[in-house]
Amino acid sequence: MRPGRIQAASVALPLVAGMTLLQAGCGDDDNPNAPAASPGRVSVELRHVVNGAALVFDDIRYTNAAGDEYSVVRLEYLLTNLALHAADGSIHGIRGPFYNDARTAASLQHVLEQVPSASYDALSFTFGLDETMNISDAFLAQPWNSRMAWPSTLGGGYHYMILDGFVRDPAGDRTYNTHLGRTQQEPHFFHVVLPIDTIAVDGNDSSVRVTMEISEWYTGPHDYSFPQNPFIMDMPTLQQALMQNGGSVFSASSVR
Ligand SMILES: [Cu+2]
Repeated sequence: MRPGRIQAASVALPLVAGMTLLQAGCGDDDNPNAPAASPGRVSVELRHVVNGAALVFDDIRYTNAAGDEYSVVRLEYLLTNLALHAADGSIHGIRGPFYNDARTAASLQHVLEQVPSASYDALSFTFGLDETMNISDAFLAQPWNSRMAWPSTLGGGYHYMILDGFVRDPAGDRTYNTHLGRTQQEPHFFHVVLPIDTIAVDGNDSSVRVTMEISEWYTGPHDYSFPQNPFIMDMPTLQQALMQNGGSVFSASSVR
């Protein structure tokens, strides 16, 4: 499992949905008895770890790179532009958004239907929403629309992530709110490309597990100390630090 590469937020994701040539009814194949390749299903499952161990909520049991002891009480986030990359260069992409709530297992599995037959060796996604999608109430019909809303006074659109918990403090445990999004005009989404062991899609079901290493939000390259003021939604410097740290948060593997 290698950490994801980070790419500039301005790089547009080429989405070439379903561009596989399936030779439907073309006849005159060299081998007319060869079965036609057929699409399959790929399930993308999210899981969350801290220092390699499955996330346990509501307990100040973790220590970040800056030495802060912390807990996690809430973790919700949006992924978009989920794409499978085939060795032949073709890409199967779905824009989403894909909402994830780490407390709700059912929200963490995204089944991609009708994935064109190919051998896929990488998965990519945008963490958060790109600017074409990050518009207030663009997803009004989604149950998370208001939960994830980013205040219009701060630039509108949606939170990319809400990661909340408590920090140990001799004066009394205090809250932190690692909320990532757009500060006014400045977006902080990023694109992640994750290599996977090749999955061969041909009428079958496959799964890919994507792991979020929560401790990586707080280091590499920036050791992040939870600020005294938990409210960071209007702080571009902290938003940029989290965006850059995000490049090493994710890894992926094929499930066999
Ligand atoms: Cu917020």
